[in-house]
Amino acid sequence: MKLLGTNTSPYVRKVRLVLLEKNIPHDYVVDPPREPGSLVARVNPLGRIPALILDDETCVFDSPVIAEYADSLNDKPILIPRNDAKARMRVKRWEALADGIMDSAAAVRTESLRPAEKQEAGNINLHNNAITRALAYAADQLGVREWCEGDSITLADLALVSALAYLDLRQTERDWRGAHPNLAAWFARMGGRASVRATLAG
Ligand SMILES: N[C@@H](CCC(=O)N[C@@H](CS)C(=O)NCC(=O)O)C(=O)O
Repeated sequence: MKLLGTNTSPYVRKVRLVLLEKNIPHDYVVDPPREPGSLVARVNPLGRIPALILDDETCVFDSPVIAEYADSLNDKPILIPRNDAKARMRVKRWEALADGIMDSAAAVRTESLRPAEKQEAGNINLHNNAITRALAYAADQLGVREWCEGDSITLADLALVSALAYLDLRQTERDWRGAHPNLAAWFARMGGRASVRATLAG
């Protein structure tokens, strides 16, 4: 299978982490969707990354669908609980929280790239406030635990790492580590994993 993406996309990072953690063989192809010649719009009608092209040419999108599909391919490890409905919901809720941080950070960035006189301060504030609340919620839910959910790594951890790494990339002024030392310590620990190191290296 082949994963189309870019190194800056947090949604791509999340699914790369899933594929790496589960040791699923794949080719990772950097394909910015807006570049001439990009394959993305030809395989994903939404024209977005990540897009996972299976060996039979089926295209899987978007990142929660890719993550769930990849998780179903093997049990080592199981990243989305299969039999415990509440635990499964909590993992998917973590993913939604992390994806929401990514969505809001991407919206702030899009707004900030517009000419200054056309930027909507209200829109920027709305999204920045959502990120601030989501980080507080994440810090509160995590507490001093090692993993976001249960006693082993899940998709929740991989999604949260991706969201926080994206804030480091796009919102350098935001001191989320100072505001939430427990998230900072957890993120530093996650940064020691081979999968995380590999995606942060490019
Ligand atoms: N909900 C989607 C969001 C994917 C998304 O918005 N990807 C961005 C890159 S971060 C994209 O491909 N945008 C289209 C573009 O840049 O033209 C997912 O989870 O996969």
